Amino acid sequence: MNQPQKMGPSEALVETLVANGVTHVFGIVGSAFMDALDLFPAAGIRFVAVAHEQGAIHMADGYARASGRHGVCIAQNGPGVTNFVTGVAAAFWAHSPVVFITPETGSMSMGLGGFQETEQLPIFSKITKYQGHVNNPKRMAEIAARCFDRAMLDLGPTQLNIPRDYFYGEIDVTIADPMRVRPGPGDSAALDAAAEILAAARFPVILAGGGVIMAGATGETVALAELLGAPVCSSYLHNDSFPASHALAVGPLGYQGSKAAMKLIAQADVVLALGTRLGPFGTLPQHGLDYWPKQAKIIQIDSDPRMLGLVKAISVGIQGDARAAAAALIGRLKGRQLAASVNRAERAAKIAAEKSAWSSELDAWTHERDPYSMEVASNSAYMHPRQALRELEKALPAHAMVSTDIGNICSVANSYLRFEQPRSMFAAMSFGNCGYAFPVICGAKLAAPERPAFAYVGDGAWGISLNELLTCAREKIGVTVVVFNNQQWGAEKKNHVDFYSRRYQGVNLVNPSWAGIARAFGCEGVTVERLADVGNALRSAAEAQQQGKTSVLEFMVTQELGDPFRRDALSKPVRHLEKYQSYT
Ligand SMILES: Cc1ncc(C[n+]2csc(CCOP(=O)(O)OP(=O)(O)O)c2C)c(N)n1
Ligand SMILES: [Mg+2]
Repeated sequence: MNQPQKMGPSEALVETLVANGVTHVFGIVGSAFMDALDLFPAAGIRFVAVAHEQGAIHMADGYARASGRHGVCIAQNGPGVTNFVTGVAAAFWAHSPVVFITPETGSMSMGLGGFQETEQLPIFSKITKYQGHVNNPKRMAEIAARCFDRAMLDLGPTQLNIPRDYFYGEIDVTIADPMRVRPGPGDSAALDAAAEILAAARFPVILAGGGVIMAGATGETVALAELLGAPVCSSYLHNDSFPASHALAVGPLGYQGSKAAMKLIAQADVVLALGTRLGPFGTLPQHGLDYWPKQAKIIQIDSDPRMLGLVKAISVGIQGDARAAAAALIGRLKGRQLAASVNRAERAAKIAAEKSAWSSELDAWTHERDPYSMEVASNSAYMHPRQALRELEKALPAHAMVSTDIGNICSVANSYLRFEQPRSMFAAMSFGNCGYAFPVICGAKLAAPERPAFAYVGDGAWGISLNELLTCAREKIGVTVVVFNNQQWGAEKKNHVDFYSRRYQGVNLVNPSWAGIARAFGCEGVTVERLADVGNALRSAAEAQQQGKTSVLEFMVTQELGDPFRRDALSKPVRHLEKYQSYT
């Protein structure tokens, strides 16, 4: 037990950061927290000064996702804090242990409508796992520590709200050691039941989710898959949940995912959903395949019991850590007679055949073939997005980290992203905000400077996020951004094409030279127009990262568009009023 010491609340806060291993805090300077900020250098904490607070919280998210440690950010009360909102929601749905520190109006003027005042707790109440409010300066260390503990315990953002006058004073403080509670493997009766079901399975399929990544369960998942001879699908946007080169890896489910994964899971009699909440968007029909095996027995393992059976009907639910649970299942199944042993060779052949069919299909799928795409691409000298994505896939260095934004081309990329190690893919998850990928990869790079780091971003989303090039140049963060310049908010334009008779509104973009803009920011900027140049451009940009140089590779691509995002949620328009009759 640490001994109480006399210190100021700012010191108590900073010492709590130190106790939690914090070395980076993202933010924009503000008077509200200057007293604590002043101590950062002496505490070994680097303040990463960003261009916009949304960038700070996304960077903290990327930092957390790449490292498995806390991502931390701080902002000025009022406008600095409200700039966090979108990033907090994104981190919430990415399950990132982010602690965002929100100094608030001083306690003696709250409610008087002074400068930069807004109630800062209600705004975040639905997108946080915990909100700690320092209601007395003496509780600074206690409440700060709880924010750090809860962010890890519940894997999501926590808010530390501090009236700005509470940074000052003299208090007796005990700095708490971090409390890390690992969920165990889960209820042993449920694990027994799951083992029985798996032992009797003739076509078991594993669906490996984000929980496998967060729990460090890759090794156990591989061992379990090999024991059962089960193909392993990755859950939507978690292509790094299983090593792609493994014979049993069949790729991601969901939007623009792998047909091999879909066709194989469709045949499952048992699905082991390991570390996944089975989010509704991630298992929607795709490529015309309604693949979810409705008759199969589903075993779901998630560290959050509220996720069990929430979206899909399940046979067994286990509240547990993916790694410990997988190990417990291996213990129960090893040496047992398994129904899956009988047809192992036959299933292995099926898996290999589906994978090779999907790979050949992707090779041949060089461009989109719908009438709109054929039309816009026919007169274009630019690259087909799919071919550009294939070239990028080939050129990505080993151990690369890739973040992807929300957009048509970034989504199509889901078919072309393969990883060997976890904590490699940082897609904008269920919150789906354009502008996520670039700041996130900056944070990831600071967490793992030795790993090459790439962001895939559409030109529309680039307009939202490019201001963080300032941060890259100022803070010498070396990442590579591939901007897909198709001169349109393509994903939304696709809806105009499919549902609104091509009545375009707000979807066509007039762009400056993104490469030129990057150079003006003090970064590298390269325009890439030919497939033959993709590999070299990527390799030079990856090299420049080692000198802390960020490069923007502006990919000139055709306007063709892949399948729409929200086929599930749009309908053909029906108009009732006379004046709108032609709007169908
Ligand atoms: C912050 C935010 N605003 C709007 C949207 C709606 N939206 C989804 S995809 C998309 C278009 C993305 O365009 P771009 O980044 O150019 O990529 P492309 O689809 O052209 O590949 C938009 C506007 C969103 N997801 N997030
Ligand atoms: Mg675009």
